Amino acid sequence: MENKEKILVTRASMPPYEEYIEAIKPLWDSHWLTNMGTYHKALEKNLCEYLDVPGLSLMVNGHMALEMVIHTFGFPQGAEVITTPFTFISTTHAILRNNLTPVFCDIKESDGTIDENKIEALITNKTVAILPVHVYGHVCNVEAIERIAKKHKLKVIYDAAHAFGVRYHGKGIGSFGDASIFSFHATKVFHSIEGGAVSFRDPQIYDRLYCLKNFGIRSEEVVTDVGANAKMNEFCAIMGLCNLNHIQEYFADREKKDKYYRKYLAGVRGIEFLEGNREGSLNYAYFPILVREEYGMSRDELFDTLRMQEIHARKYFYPLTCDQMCFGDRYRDADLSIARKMASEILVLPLYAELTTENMNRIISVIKDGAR
Ligand code: T4K
Repeated sequence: MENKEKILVTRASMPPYEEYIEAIKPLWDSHWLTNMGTYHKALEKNLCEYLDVPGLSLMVNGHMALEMVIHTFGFPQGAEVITTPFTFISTTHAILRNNLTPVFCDIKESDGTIDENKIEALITNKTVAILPVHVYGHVCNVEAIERIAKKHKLKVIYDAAHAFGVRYHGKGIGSFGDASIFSFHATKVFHSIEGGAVSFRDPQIYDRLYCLKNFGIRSEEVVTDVGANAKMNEFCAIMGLCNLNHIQEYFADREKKDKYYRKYLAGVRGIEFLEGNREGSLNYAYFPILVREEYGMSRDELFDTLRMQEIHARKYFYPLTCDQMCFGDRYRDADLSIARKMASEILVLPLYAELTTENMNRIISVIKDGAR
């Protein structure tokens, strides 16, 4: 059999080698490698400006960003947080690891984000927050969510792990709600190897997060919080600074691939695109498709067929987080018909800046061949 090049769902973008090597040289003089160093401060400032948010705190990864920011609100143990199950497991884990109870809300067929019309029915006297996800960078209905939150005096924390650089009505996506988190993992449009951030409205959150991400230490002899170690180190911060220099090229490359897929997959019976919604700008973080019944095979069969050709598409997000083994049957009775359907039809195709036209043609031709 012919040896085919493996195509993975994504491939980390790298700044030019010399640029990174040059940028890390000063660390050999300073020996200051972590604990909120010079580059940590610089990246925090640059990202706050780039993302156009009122305040920003860097974190070791997106998951800890979410755990930490939930912690800052001091919700009572067992309180309920309305969230989506159509996400990466991190979202649900962050709620549970704060000793809170996730209450799963269904999503919208149009874009995969939480269905704002189904939130209010889930509110009880224990509800303290709404935690929606801008899944694939698709903007949630932030206005409706804000109205509901105001009416019921709830906090809104967005998981914007996928939404780096997305703007909505002229504002950075991280400026909506009380806080948002971003992931800068190697697989993301913008990365710092591992990394993440919290953006927030209330400036006091900066100070609380600063303390929490450093074990809750206030001063050399005083610990005021049960914190964690969630600090970003200087090598990661420098990678972030370098990647930020190239972010427009990364977006432009991805946009081209996105358009190419749309052009050549348009009209394939049973293959539909999951569109980013409304007036939000796109960051081309993922290329999700829906494999409908009219297609020649099921989503799982198409997934396997692609794998046989060394094309590693991914089922982001199947199973729903609430159906994961670690939760047993705890959330089985939640009314999540749209989310369950989407989880069974979703397939995320490979997308990254360096994906070649030749490899895209390989992917497109396998998908076309499978159509009825
Ligand atoms: N909230 C949401 C909605 C999220 O999607 C995520 C993370 C988080 C919160 C938490 O953020 P972080 O704590 O991760 O910052 C990947 C990523 O690890 C994860 O960050 C991401 N979401 C999730 C959707 O995807 P896996 O288990 O699929 O990763 P993995 O190792 O299979 O990698 C996928 C592909 O990426 C590989 O096939 C090749 C490529 N890759 C991977 C690595 C690790 C590279 O090119 N370079 C690399 O270094 O979770």
